[in-house]
Amino acid sequence: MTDCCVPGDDTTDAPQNTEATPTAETGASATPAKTTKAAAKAGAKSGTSTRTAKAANAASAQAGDAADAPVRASKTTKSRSTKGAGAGVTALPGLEKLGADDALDAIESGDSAALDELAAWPKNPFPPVTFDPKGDPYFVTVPEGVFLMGGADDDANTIDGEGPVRPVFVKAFQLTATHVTNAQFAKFVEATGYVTECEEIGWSYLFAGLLKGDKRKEFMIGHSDDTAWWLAARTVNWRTPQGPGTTWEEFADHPVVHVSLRDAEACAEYYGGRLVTEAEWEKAARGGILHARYPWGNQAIGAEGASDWRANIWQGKFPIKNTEDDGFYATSPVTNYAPNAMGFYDMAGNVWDWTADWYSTRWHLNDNPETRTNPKGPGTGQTKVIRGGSYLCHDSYCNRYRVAARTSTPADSSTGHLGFRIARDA
Ligand SMILES: [Ca+2]
Ligand SMILES: [Ca+2]
Repeated sequence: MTDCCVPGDDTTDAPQNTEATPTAETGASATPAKTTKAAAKAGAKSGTSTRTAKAANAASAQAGDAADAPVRASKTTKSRSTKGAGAGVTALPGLEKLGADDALDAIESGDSAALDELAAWPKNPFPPVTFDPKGDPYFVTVPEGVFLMGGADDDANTIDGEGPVRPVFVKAFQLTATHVTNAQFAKFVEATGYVTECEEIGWSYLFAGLLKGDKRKEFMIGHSDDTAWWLAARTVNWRTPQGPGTTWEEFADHPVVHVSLRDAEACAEYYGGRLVTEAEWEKAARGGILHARYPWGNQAIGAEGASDWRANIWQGKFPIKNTEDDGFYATSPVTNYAPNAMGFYDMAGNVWDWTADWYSTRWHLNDNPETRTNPKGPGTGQTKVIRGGSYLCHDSYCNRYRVAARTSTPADSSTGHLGFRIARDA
C-alpha cells in the first residue's frame, strides 16, 4: 500500500479538512455516523452524502449527558458495586479469588507499582492452540466469574462512559478467537445466498486513502460530514474490502468488513451463535489480567521500537501519512499479532467489533444486578456499542484501542474498519 493521500487532493468536491483535531476525540469521529437506508439511497441518487446528523447528534447528546460521569471508582461506588452485584444473585463467584476490593483500592490510589502488579500477565494463561483462520470459526471458552470492567486511564474518554471500574459477573460463554474472516463470511454467503445491507443500497464507507485518483472520481458519491476521511464509495461491499478492484480472496484471512449489525447477526446465526455482549467482549479482551490498559498489559504499543507493535493501528500523522511501522496500512491477517492470555487476537486494533448492546454512557452507572450480573445493556437505544479500535486508531486522534474504550455507531452502518466476532453460550 502507498501512503495515505489527503482526502480531496484530486477531486473538487472532496473533503478539504483532513487534519485530526481535538474534537476528533468524540465518539462520532471514531467511526462515521451512518445513514439510514433511505438516506443512503438518496445519497447515491443525488451524488452527495446525505448522512444525516441525526445519529451523530443523538450520540453527542448521550455523550454530553455523561460529562459528569465518574471515571474512577470511589470507595462509595466500590462498596456499592460489590454489594449490589451480589444482591439477588446469591453471590459473585470468584470475587474473593479475584481480589476485587484490593484491586479497586489500587486503582483508586493510582499507585503505579500496584497498578503494574494488577496488569501482570496471568500465572496460568490459556495454552496456545493452532487453528486455521480461513476454516470454521474457532471458539475459546471463557469461564464464569467476576472481572473488573471499565477504565480509569488518565486519558480515558470520559464522555464515552468508560468508568467507573466495577466488578461484573459474566457466566461462561464462548467467543471466536479472531474477528470473523472474509473466508468465513464467504462460506456463510455461499451457503445461504445472503445479501448484505450495503450490497442492497449500493455503497459503503471507505477510508479516503483507499480510494484515490481516477477511482475516487469514478466511485466516490459523497463523504462524511463530521469525518472527512470517510468516503461514501459506490459498489463497495465485503467482496471488495479495500475498494473497487480489490477482492475478498486477496484478504481471505483478514476480518470481513462493510457489514452492518444485521449482516453480522445473520452470519453469527449461521455458525450457531450470536453477537457478543459488551461485558463479554471486555472480559475476553482483558484475557485474565486484573486491570490493564491494553489486552497484554500496561506497556504502550511500540515501547521497544518499531518491531514491537502488538496491534494493527496507525503510525505517522493521521490521516495523511501512515508509516506502516506495524506492517499494515489497512486490515491485517487476524492472527498476525500475538493473542492475549486467553487466546484472543486483535482485541486492540485491526477492526472494531460489533456488540449486541445498545449504547448509553449512563446506564451502567446504576449499580444493580441488571448492570453487574450478565449485563446486556439498556433495553433500547439509538446506536450500538462497538469495541476494540481499528487500524485507524492513533494516539493523537483516537486512542480507543485501549481495552476499556468504547464508542458506538448506528446499526445499519457499514465501513471498512468494522467487523465482528461470534459468541455463544458455553
Ligand atoms: Ca497499521
Ligand atoms: Ca479489533
